[in-house]
Amino acid sequence: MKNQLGKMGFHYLHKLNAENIPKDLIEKGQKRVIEASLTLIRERAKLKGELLRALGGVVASPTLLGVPLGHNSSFLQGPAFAPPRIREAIWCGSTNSTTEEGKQVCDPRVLSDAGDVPVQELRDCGVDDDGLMDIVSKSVKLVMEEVPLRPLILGGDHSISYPVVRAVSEKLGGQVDILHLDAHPDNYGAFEGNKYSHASGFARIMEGGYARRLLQVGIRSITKEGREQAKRFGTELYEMRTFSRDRQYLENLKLGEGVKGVYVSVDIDCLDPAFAPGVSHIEPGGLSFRDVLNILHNLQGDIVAADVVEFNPQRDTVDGMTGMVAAKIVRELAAKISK
Ligand SMILES: [Mn+2]
Repeated sequence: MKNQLGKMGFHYLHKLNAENIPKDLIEKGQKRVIEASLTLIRERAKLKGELLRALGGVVASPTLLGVPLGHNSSFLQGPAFAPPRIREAIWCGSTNSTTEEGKQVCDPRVLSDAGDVPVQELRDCGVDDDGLMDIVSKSVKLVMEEVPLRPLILGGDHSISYPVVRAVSEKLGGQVDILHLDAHPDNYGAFEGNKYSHASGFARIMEGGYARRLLQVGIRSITKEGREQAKRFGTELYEMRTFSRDRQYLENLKLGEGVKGVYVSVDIDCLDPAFAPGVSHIEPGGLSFRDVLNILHNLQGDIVAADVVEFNPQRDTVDGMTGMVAAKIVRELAAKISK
């Protein structure tokens, strides 16, 4: 029980509730904190949007939005600490700012930053998961409001993809195709009773009708329920055991035509742990870093938003290898999105 309360982040508020403090007093205060949180994201996105519009000629420009949320993980919660570590690695002096295909991430047209959704601060004020997910969606919409910005989300555990995709689809007014790289299908009805579990996000997305196609690539840990759910949702499963056969197709994907575009979701555990040990669920037999880049570089389609999730700095090597891996995926995705 003690552990459960800690997990919910309500220890402080539960104490206050026990003191018979009126509920509306707490709710009013939460509302103010939520407004303040959204205001900072709105204003930062607005400033970045204004600068890009002033430059002129920019059609699509990814901007980082961190969602440091880790408590919907079924195992470890370290992904809550990932966004600052990924940013640090993006700008690490050990490498230059040129992406493989020749764009510069130091060019604000290629990459800008709208900051983090203050997840831990909101939880400290007792905002529950319904509220948090709603705030994540609103934050994504605030970024999209500022054309030509496109959200490039830094997780966080994988539960955040649901409110992000929901926001993207609602804002664009239609479905997207989703390219989802992961060791796991994350499509459980509810995992351990949590509908917002990081193992259930794609069930929520498909139930919500936000995606036309869902391609899941890198899958190598899937239960009977996972297969049944994939069938129910019409998911296109590309499992590692047949990757050598599927490679040609996956490295030449064309997605998003006839819908609002493509959403890319990269769970760092899609990679073999030899390339990315800093994840909560180490699952051998995964993609190589080059496999992932080939799939992303060669993807034909208009990427409207993307996320990179499940990097767990608490399990990384001392030299931050997985942080660099996550950062390079972010950089290459940014280059891919920008135009
Ligand atoms: Mn995974």
